[in-house]
Amino acid sequence: MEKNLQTTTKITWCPGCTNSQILVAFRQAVGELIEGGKLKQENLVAFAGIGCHGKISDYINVNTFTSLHGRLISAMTGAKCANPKLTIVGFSGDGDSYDEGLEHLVHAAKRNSDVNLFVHDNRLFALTTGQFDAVSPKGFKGKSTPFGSIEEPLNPLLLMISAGATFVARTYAGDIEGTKKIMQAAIAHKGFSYVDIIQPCITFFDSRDYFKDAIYWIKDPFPTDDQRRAIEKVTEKIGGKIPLGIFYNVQKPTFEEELWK
Ligand SMILES: Cc1ncc(C[n+]2csc(CCOP(=O)(O)OP(=O)(O)O)c2C)c(N)n1
Repeated sequence: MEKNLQTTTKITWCPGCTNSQILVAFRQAVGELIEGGKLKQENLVAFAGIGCHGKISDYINVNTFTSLHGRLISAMTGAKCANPKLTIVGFSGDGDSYDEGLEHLVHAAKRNSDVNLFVHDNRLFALTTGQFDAVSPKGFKGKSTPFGSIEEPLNPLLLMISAGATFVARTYAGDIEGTKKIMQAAIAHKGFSYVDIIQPCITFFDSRDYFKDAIYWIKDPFPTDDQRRAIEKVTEKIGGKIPLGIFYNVQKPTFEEELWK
């Protein structure tokens, strides 16, 4: 099945790019769901934004749609409104969703639209060769901030929980098995599923060594449906550690259910 989901398009990411790990995790995740009869390949539509991450839509053998920069979420929610039978997944970049597309992200979460968003979070604009963006750490030196960024980064998980997303998770591209499982749980969830995937850019901001030591998987009592508890966890600052897992998962009516009533 995983092979069926491959295409013949030449992969043009940098050799060793961590986007490839997300690609493998996704093929495995949906391959298993299709084999298990939980998903129909013809009902799956993958959307992509503009950036290195967006190339992923050329490498998966499902229906795909490539949007304008920052506009994939409006295309995703439009498709879901028109045909609620579809399973919609979107691959976005941190620039694509947290900068250019921020308003769409917030409103899709607020509406609890039944779509799945996977953000390849490398903490910069990669395709345009390494400019700072909304989630770059303070002090980040790049093409547009040669003396270091003077801004604090946004916490997108905190933003998503407060905006109304009903499934909020974070994973690490290098953990393919963990990412696969989170993707499957996101797809199974009815409502707006948001997953931040830490995806170090090996060319412009190689932070693999830092993340390897900093990440850890959260355990019980997560996921929680308690918004306060989820917020506490995603804002936790303990010894520089970065929690991974499903923080928040709650059932609420979706936008499309309400619309089609
Ligand atoms: C409206 C618009 N603004 C700016 C650009 C130029 N642009 C293309 S890709 C990109 C950055 C993409 O960064 P990100 O979304 O983080 O994706 P990555 O390349 O890191 O995967 C920018 C600014 C564009 N194509 N369209």
